[in-house]
Amino acid sequence: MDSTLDSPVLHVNGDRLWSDLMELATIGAYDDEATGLVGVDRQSLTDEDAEGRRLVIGWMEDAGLEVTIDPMGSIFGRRAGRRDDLEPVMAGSHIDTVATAGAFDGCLGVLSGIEVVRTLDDQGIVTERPIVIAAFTEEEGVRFGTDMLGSAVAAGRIDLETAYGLTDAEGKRFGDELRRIGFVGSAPVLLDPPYSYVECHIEQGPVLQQKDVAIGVVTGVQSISWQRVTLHGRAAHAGTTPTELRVDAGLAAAQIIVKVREMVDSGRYGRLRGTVGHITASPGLPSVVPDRAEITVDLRNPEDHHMEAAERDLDEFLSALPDAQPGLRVETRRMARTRQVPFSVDVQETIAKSAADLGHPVDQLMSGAGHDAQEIAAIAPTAMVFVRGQHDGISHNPREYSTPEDCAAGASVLANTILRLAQENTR
Ligand code: HGY
Ligand code: MN
Ligand code: MN
Repeated sequence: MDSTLDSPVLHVNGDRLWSDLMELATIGAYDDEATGLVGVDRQSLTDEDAEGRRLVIGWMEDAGLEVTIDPMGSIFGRRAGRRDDLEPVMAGSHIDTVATAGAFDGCLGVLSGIEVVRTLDDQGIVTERPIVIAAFTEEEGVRFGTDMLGSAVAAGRIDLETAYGLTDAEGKRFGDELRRIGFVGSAPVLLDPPYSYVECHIEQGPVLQQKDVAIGVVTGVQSISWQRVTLHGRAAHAGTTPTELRVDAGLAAAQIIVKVREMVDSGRYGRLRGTVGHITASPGLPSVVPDRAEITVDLRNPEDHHMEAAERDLDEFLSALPDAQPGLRVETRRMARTRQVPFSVDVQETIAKSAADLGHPVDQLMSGAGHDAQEIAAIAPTAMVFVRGQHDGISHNPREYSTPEDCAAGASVLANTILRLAQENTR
């Protein structure tokens, strides 16, 4: 760890960064009825995503980066270092969004990385190590059902064939959609482990705003469990069918939703969070008992043993559901599962030093959301810079917002962190 930083403290051009953020947010923009705001829907491998990719690649090339793309469509922009033989310092995130997004989730990390490169160029700084800025494919997982997909393949946790075979709600295959938008790249499937990885990301929660600090040093990511539960019952007339003759899939779905919340409130599973974000019942008619219901169950927990206990107890509950409604069939499909991931203490210290150089107080916190950083942490020392969100840090919603000042602060912390890391262990 360098004790001093012999380069000047870097300050990015906040206006340039903000302008990029706002321009990228126009791609996939839509009028959100629920909030009355303009949201962003740029789900992975859609035409909007392809347009966003081309815009970001153009910015990378304008910044002098050598752009490569891997077989998952993840994009890498490389800036040469004086010692180009050394492993690079990598920074990045994702530009795919959920269907009801704001302008910052993921995009802040990729665009901050490009802004760091521009700032280094403005200052005429050549780092010892190369620098790579990454935009990983399908981080959100909302279209093809598995989050952090591109970074999980790059880090070797998920194989390419499995990823290519994932399908969206219309049955379209990931591999076919990637080919359709023309982003099947020829870079190696497995990422050469970088020297270190740093991701700048909006916090997406209320902590930094409550603590009144703009910058967070992220200690790790909590465990994530996603599953799709399909309940098969029997359609019947809502008026003529006595209760005891019903096999009501909708009732079973409701019982699961209540059970998830009861588990969270019970306190038996530590700081468990549970969300049933997707609920459908068919045929979806007022006078027909649902014969099929589908829900997704998203569980999060900072402690693996509590997560395992929660999954076990929920599985038991699902298995017992037909006891109350003979004839009910419960089908589950695992969508995503990651354990709690601790980040590198060294990289966290470097982030904290960079924030101190810039005069920013910081708070240390675990990430409630999943990130590409948790995948790259498997192959390289990794940590994250969080940027305060406004409105209680709401995210995955058009109300998501961070100020130009806080975004610039996060990007400047990223810049000085990259600069420190790029000078490390180069003798
Ligand atoms: O769901 C998450 O935690 C992340 O936004 N993919
Ligand atoms: Mn994200
Ligand atoms: Mn997200």
